[in-house]
Amino acid sequence: MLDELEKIKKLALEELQSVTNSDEAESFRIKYLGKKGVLTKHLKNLSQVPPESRPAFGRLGNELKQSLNKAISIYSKSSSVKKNTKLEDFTLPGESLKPPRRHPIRTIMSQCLDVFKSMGFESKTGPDIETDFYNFQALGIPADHPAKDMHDTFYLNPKGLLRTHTSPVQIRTMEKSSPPIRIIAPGKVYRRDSDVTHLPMFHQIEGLLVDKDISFADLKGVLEMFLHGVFGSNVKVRFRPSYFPFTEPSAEVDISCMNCDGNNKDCRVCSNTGWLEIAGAGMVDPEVFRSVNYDSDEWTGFAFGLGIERIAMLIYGVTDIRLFYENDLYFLENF
Ligand code: FA5
Repeated sequence: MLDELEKIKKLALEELQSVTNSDEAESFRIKYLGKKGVLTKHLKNLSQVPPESRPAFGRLGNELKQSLNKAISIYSKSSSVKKNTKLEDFTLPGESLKPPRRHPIRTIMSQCLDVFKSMGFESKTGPDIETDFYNFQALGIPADHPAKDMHDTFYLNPKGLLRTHTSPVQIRTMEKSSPPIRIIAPGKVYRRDSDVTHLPMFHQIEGLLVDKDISFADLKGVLEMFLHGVFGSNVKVRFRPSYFPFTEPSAEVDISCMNCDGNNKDCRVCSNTGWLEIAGAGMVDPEVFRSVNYDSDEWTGFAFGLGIERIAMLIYGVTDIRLFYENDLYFLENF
């Protein structure tokens, strides 16, 4: 009887090795531990075991029952093992944790800030939830102004909105300090926008410099120096005339597409133009100075707003800007 029990033990443990999912574990349980199971039936034969072997028979039988039940319960009850999933070998060492990484946008953001800091710009911040006054009116965009349409705004209530750009920080800074001013304001901005080059939440760096005798040449010089610092001296920069209600004259700043160098007719990054817009910029409109009580005869200045995800697209050769925020670890592990 005892020998027979040893054989059952050997067979059961061998069979347990090939159990790979909870269904198989249940069949195994019925076969060995069910009412008519091999082990259950065999243990009922205790009365036929010679008295001197009964303690050993009982002990071995119970131990086997317990260990089979334990193995089955791990397979079928553990919340981490789903029905029909492959069973793990719990005796193997655990997988080592991957070290944390910086998000690529954070890396590019801090590289950009370092370049501006080396040029003497001081960093300022402003709130993500803004009022209509700071986001629009103080920047020369009154209610019903057509320029508001360019900013597909997320309104929170009639008074509050998610800022559509970092330009409100210009006003908040000038209200609190007197010129000369040389600041950058990094932060998140929000727009109802989504395609390969547009996100509903993205980062900008606002720049504002106010001093005496500042000209458009200073603006060009600072932005070119910044872009060469970030992309290297081979990158081509171009300024296209544009319109912003708070700068005059205004420009949009493009850099040459590093994804295709202007040679790929199917390039998704630059839509075959060879250029990608990365910033809006211009000379601060005297009306803006008047609204913060700066003497526009004495002071002149320039401002710009850079799109950080667009810069990251070019640096990393990412052809769809939305990939940065899909939380796909296979994508993020590349950086
Ligand atoms: C502005 O937001 C102005 N506030 C910039 C400015 C500041 C002009 C100071 C003059 C003086 P614009 O809407 O063009 O401008 O956005 C600036 C940059 O943000 C764009 O050049 C682009 O690089 C980036 N950008 C704009 N919309 C998106 C979006 N939906 N997703 C990702 N990046 C965007």
